[in-house]
Amino acid sequence: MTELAAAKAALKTQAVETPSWAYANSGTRFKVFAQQGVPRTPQEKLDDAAKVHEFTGVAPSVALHIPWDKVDDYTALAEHAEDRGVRLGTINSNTFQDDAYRLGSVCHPDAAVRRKAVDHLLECVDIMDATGSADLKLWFADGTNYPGQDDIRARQDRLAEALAEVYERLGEGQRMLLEYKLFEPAFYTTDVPDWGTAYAHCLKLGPRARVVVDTGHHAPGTNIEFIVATLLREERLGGFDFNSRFYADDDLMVGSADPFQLFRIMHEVVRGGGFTSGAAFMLDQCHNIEAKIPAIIRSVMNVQEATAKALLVDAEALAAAQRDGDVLGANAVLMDAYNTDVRLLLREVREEMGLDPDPIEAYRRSGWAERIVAERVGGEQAGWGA
Ligand code: PSV
Ligand code: MN
Ligand code: MN
Repeated sequence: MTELAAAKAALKTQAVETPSWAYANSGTRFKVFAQQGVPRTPQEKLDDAAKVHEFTGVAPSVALHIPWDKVDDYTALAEHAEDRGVRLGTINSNTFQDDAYRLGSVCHPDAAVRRKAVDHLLECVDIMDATGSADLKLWFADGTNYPGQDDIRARQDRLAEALAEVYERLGEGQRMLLEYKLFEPAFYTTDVPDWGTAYAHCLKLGPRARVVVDTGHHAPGTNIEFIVATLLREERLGGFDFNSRFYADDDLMVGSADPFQLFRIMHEVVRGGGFTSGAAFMLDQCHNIEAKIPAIIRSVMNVQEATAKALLVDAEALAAAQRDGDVLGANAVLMDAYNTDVRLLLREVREEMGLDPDPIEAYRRSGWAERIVAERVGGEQAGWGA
């Protein structure tokens, strides 16, 4: 197989998971600009996600957030997804929107609050059993605002205890993905602030505990691809929450602010085993001012473009230049791949998959946007958090 054919074959097997909450209304703490036609139910979020998959061919699963996507019958919800050609993916827990969690959830000083939080996480595993989801994604808003507010070490002990109980409950083939975030909503300490803390907990828990890299959760200037390379080497990269940032946890469209960073990350993914490394490719985004479905289609395409470029890196030439200490030559090999226009290649890939080569235009022509505006009247439109 030629290198181009191999790249095409790999691109056809890529899977990018989209988040249910990205289809809902969202905003900043200043204003939520409600959009017409936004889903009113988890089922309607799945209907929209199915459109993203229909036109891109590489977004076959949808992440749920509990309780935002709470339903009485998860088996029926999984069937609804299947009927539309997608499936339910990662289950995201929520231990940050209840009054009880003012001082944290699994790290809270009060054992009763910790119990409530752990019970929610266990409920999420029950839901995974019903939906057939393989991954439980945990992000904790836990932390402190003031020095001395709570004991840093005791909070780590409480976290370890909670994680261990949930890890024990996992069924065969299920994994725990632990997400870190530098700061916010707590500003002095965050209980899982970085990959090192997440990794240390995962190591103690066992091989099915892995770290999630949310690209928006780092200090400016952090070399995220180094973290990716390290976690892949240690076989502890659970996956990505892709999004893009200018300042902090902006949750903008992946690849929009810094496509070169996304390429460098995907280069390390390819280098570290690619799509067979066990890393899940998920989006964690919100679309506050732009139309949501086309923004998600665009995001999936951005991931594809970065992946295509990473797959085109001439690995042999790069290794040779590195061996020879050819600094400029090695850099040039990488930049050659990055500077390749892969849009034609991706059009061909889509045509070979029986898709329209231009997913955004195909979506526009489909009339789905007009249809949901006309049909989704009445009821409460879902929002980030509902
Ligand atoms: C909050 O920062 C956050 O964006 C985390 O990244 C989670 O993955 C997401 O919310 C959903 O809980
Ligand atoms: Mn995230
Ligand atoms: Mn985030």
